[in-house]
Amino acid sequence: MVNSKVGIMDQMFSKAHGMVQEAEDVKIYSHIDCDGISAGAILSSTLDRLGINHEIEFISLDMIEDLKAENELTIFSDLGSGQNLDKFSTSLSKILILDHHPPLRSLNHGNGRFLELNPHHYGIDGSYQISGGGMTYLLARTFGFYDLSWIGVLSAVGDMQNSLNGKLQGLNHGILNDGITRSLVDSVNDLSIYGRQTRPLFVALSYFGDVNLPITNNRNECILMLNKLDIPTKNGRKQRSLCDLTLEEKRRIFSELVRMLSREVPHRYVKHIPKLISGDAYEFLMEKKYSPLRDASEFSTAINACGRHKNHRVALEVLKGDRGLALDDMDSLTRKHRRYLAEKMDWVREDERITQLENLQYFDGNGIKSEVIGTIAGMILSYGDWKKPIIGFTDISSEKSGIKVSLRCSRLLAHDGIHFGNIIRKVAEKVGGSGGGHSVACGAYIPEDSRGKFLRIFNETLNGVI
Ligand SMILES: [Mn+2]
Repeated sequence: MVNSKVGIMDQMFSKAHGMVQEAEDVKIYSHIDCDGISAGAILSSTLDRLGINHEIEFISLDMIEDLKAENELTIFSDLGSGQNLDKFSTSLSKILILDHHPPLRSLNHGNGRFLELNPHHYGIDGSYQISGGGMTYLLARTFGFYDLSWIGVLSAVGDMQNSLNGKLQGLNHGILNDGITRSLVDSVNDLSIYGRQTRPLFVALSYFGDVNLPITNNRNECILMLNKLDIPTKNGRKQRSLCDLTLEEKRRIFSELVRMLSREVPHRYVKHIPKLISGDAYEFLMEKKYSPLRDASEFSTAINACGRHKNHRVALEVLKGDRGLALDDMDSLTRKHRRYLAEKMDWVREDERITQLENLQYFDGNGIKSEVIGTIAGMILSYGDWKKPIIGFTDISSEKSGIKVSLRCSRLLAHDGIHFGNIIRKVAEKVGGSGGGHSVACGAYIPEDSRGKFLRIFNETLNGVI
């Protein structure tokens, strides 16, 4: 059943293949996040290899209405399905959309000059089964470019497609296998603690935030825990990272975390605990150990650091293989990003800026860049009440009116069956905005003065749900 659907989608990829092969002049518009930049890198590498002239631009969703189709072929990646493209469908440019977001248009829209490829049209979920970068990789694969599969893995991780059960699944898993078969990627079952290659272990542990534990935001407690478990924190003079640990040491941490969590969470959550603390990590085998590029999750943070400070080109060049200047730039952007986050975290934590409502908690992030409000919300969750979602608000931008809303919550709430992406979409629509996303990480754009109403409706919607 599912296979036949994938088969039909494959036929559409053959059509897309033909469109690309015939083109001499291509414009790519891709989204500004890790998934979108990865999608752009896969397309750009593909066109380079085919010797096809192309330009690439990274845009936010609200910019689409101002674009003009001036090239023979225009490709939209990681966006386009959720936007009105009528202007393009009547232009002289051929249009190819490779997106995984819920589509506005039905399957047989348009004519032979307008091709939209979206997994939802084939009954395939676009939140956990395939990313925007994954869709572009499926196109690259029709040209035999299997070596780009690692970027497809990175895009899925960047898009948090493994966020629910800690594994890549569906079409993502197929892309992963392409990478594994070519010895580009390794899939390692590990503790799901961020910072496997670059963070000292006790620091990495202190960021455990799905449930507030004694070790959460407390490095001393982490060191005490490691001492108790007889796990050395140093290797000679160097701090050990998660990637330095033996399997046996990881098992000891796993058991200890299970024990700590079982004491903190309500009984109905206990069965979900293992999914919180173990999962598959993806390693890029061509990258050096201890490099932030070695681990897919850390690499995606570095890409996001570039994207969120409007340096998409830097990330694009690194993805396309530059390990010189572009990588240096990426490193400094990552440091800048980290400083920015730390500063804003301190600001939110001061003066009790988190307000508790019955079913949710929120903070006003006035002045926080809208590109990072979700990251800040995710980090601040560990200082609030993990049993409720946290919502952050900030201005969309200085030029544009309206409010950007981001929500993050403990994965335990998602395991309990709550899908905040669906809830935020409905609530946003009720106040005249739009929204959506994953169960544990989602967002919305709402009108300037609708914050109070949005909070009231959201809080009411969660009555009896939380
Ligand atoms: Mn995406």
